[in-house]
Amino acid sequence: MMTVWSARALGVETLPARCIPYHIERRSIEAMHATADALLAHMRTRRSCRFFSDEAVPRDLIEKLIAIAHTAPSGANRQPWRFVAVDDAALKHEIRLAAEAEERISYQHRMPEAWLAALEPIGTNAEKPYLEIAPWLVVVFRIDWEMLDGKRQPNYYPFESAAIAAGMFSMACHQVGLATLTHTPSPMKFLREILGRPVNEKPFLLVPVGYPADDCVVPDIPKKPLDEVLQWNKCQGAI
Ligand code: IYR
Repeated sequence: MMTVWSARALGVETLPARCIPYHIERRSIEAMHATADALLAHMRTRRSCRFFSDEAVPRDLIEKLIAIAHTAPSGANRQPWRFVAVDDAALKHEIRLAAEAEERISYQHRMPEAWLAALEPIGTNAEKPYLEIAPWLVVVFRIDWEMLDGKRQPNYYPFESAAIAAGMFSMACHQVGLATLTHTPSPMKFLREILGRPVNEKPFLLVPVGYPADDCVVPDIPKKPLDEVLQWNKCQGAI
């Protein structure tokens, strides 16, 4: 027996003051499987790219991909994110120099041995040429508080919200055939300074976007099997 829940049956008083109807077009289970299978196969080809072509990507395409990211859910619908799309060569150069300066300190002094060892299979180092080569750098800022009605108001779950939006952005890029890297030079304060953003915007993720270079390679590293990351209901084994 299928229960059809009705918002009204659950109590009119629980509904927010202003509501609009919400429907998703009903599809067959077969159609849903077909979509999921195709999406899974395609997403399994997504990789973090560190060798970009300098081929241009149209600005209006980047705008649409950011519009897609901006459909993300957020705490209290505060949309605590700012996307800064950079294709200006001088700015990209400045960002590269600042990122490399931080990364050099990180690789030489800040990252413990265990972290460096974990990165060994990925083969990263402090050199970040892709920050200039990729046609676009999309910098995601997270907004922890805002001035609303003249008062400093916190946003809610800004980290989670910005992370969901950033994830949707990288998925959207892959869907249309563009490569990304979710890059986190640390610390990233320089991005706020270089890009002239206000103090309440915290750099969250730096995402180069473009086509992979013709001779692009990626590390040969697998994903864990699904049963290591998915548990149904309660774990039966000892913890
Ligand atoms: N931010 C550095 C180091 C780095 C850290 C992690 I965790 C990675 O998955 C990859 C790199 C860098 O970009 O090189």
